[in-house]
Amino acid sequence: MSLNAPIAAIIKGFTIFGSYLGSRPYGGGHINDTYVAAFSQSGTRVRYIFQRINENVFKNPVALMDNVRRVTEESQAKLFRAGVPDVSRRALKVIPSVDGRPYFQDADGKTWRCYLFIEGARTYDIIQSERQAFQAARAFGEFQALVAELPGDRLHETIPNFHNTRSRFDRLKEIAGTDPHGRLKEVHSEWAFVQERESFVDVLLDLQAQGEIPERITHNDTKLNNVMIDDATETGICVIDLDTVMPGLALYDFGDMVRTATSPALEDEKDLSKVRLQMPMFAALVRGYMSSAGSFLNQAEIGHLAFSGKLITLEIGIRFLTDYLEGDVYFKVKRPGHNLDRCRTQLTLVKSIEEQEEAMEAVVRTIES
Ligand code: ADP
Ligand code: GN1
Ligand code: MG
Repeated sequence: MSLNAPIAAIIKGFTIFGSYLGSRPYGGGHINDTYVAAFSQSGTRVRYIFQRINENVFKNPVALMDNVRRVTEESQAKLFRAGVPDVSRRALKVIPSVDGRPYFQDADGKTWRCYLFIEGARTYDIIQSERQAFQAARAFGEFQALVAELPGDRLHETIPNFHNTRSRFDRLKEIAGTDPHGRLKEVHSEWAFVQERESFVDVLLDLQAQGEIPERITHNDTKLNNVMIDDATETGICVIDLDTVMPGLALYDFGDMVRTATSPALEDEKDLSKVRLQMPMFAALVRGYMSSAGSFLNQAEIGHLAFSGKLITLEIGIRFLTDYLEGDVYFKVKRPGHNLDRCRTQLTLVKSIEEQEEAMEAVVRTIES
């Protein structure tokens, strides 16, 4: 590990009582800057995750960390009361700053947080097995159950309208209208594909407005790589990346699992022939999610599990296309056209879901009964 990574300057802000050994950038998230740092404590090497919160995306990091503190404390307390062993690997543990806050602001006013590093587990960018799909979905459902009765005020909306697919669609339409970087000419077929599907962007919003599906506390970013899978037991042990935990719909969470845990290809795969929904993975997700969330989901939610995968995949496709047209201002990119590549995988997956939607619905009915 390098001794010179940028976090060397901010570790003094946190209540870590050990000698700093080194740190390095970590993980492949699209939003925050993540580092792992090692310390020697009582003769043992202990690691921590440090993250600089992206304030272009999260306008109120203090409110965000208030959500994270409440949600992690609630999860820990519930797991502890249930007699679960090693709670520190089952829910993120926020390390307080030296002045007792769940974050630290550096000399430039940037907000940092620190978590205990969960050892002996990892995240996956591509689904490896049905067992993993089951475990990831079970863990996200368990997370929703753990925070369902969170006491106190409604959580802060860290990004308003985050999963409002209608406003995501309207924003794309607006940016396609102004075309600030002259890129629309490259994406006519993608934009046409999205427009042909405008009719379903309102489906969940309408069901919510009619009172058919309830607001719940949801994670809202249930990518496969936001759940840690234990190396030894291959169980989903800890849900991470809690920046968007806020009021939402359970189906947004299930939909993002379908988006990220059914295709055997990376989100930015250029060879679109590799992108497809694999039915056994979908079935494993439904089984896993129903095993932990089935007791509180209502019939309208269960009836839209298959649909939610199509909706959220389209929504994220819309967001990547919007960012491409806007000049790559939101998601981190590593190459020209990166957001367009990501958009294309999403739209290809939407097509694959559409081709199998009836079979997906049949799978849900079989598992439910
Ligand atoms: P982003 O919002 O940028 O996606 P994440 O919070 O998901 O950031 O973290 C990025 C990666 O860092 C994760 O995919 C995971 O591999 C790793 N990570 C995050 N928190 C921890 C933790 N507490 N212990 C171990 N690894 C972690
Ligand atoms: C971002 O932070 P990360 O990489 O887990 C994004 C999600 C997208 C995802 C697409 C706050 O998630 O909404 O679905 O990229 N997070 C935010 O991979 O916008
Ligand atoms: Mg992440």
